[in-house]
Amino acid sequence: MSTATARACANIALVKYWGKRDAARNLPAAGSLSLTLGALVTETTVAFDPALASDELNLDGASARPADVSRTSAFLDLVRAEASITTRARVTSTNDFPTASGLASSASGYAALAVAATTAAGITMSPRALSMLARRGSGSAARSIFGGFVRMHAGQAVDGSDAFAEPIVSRLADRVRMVIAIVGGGAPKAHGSRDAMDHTAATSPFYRAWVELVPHDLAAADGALAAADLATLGTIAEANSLAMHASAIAARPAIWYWQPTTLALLAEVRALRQRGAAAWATMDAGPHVKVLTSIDEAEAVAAALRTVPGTTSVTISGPGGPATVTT
Ligand code: 2P0
Repeated sequence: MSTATARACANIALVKYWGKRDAARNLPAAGSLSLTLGALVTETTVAFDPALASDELNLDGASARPADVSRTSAFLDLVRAEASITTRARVTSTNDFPTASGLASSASGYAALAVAATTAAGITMSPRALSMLARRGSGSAARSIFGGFVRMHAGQAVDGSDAFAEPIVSRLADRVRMVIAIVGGGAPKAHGSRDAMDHTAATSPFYRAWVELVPHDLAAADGALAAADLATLGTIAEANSLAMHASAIAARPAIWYWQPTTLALLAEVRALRQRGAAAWATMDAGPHVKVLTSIDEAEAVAAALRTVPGTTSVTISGPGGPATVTT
């Protein structure tokens, strides 16, 4: 039996991924930009065992649903093909934060799985190749292979080139914090991201405009990172998140993830800014609000968010490191 354990941090996109150009290879329609978060960690152990007749998945201490087992098994098939093995595996994965509620558990989950499974299968891959492998499990997982600020490159539709992630060095990494306000107790989300982004692409009159916007936001965000300009980065991040949600809300029928507390938190972030604070909101496929801020202001921002009725909990996270093998 061959076993390995890996840890990976979740990431929150500042310029979002929402739509694919190729479902079979899980290629995104556009690039994205994220911050890996040290406070949201998945630990995954993969044990290839010749005694197993099929793959097994234990998620947060319980046997996983058949759909999650199949998706994990399809991912392990990619690793088995690479390693020229057929052995089935026992996968045990735990998140130290709510699973599948819009807190990027599929990002940290597939990044940790990619690192643990390749290590257990005895194959060595470069970080870039690992990001392309993790992407096949979940698009956002490619970004969780790396720490700090991470850029996902879409690849070229014309030549079919592959999409991969790479880290971006910025002095801002030493100065930023993400304040995570959990809404609704971290309950599982109503619409899985994968189906929701496909539905948006198929039916939203604003989807095309969204895809055309992303390269402009990425270029502006790259400039802000190079200049270590938090205000510009935050302004782009909040606007980009709202544009992603606008495209999803305009889908028919609509996809919307917000709850009344989500809007109350957005109003609080705007009020904080009007009082001169560095605070910009971003939302994903769930009701939670994540606020980009500075290391100096994170405690005050967190205190303000805790006063918003309906907020379940508030956590401050600094940038996290890359996905790593632990044993
Ligand atoms: C992101 N999200 O950039 C965006 C923002 C959710 C909202 O990437 O189909 O679970 O597995 O590639 O990675 C969530 O989508 O989708 C996501 P698949 P994934 O973080």
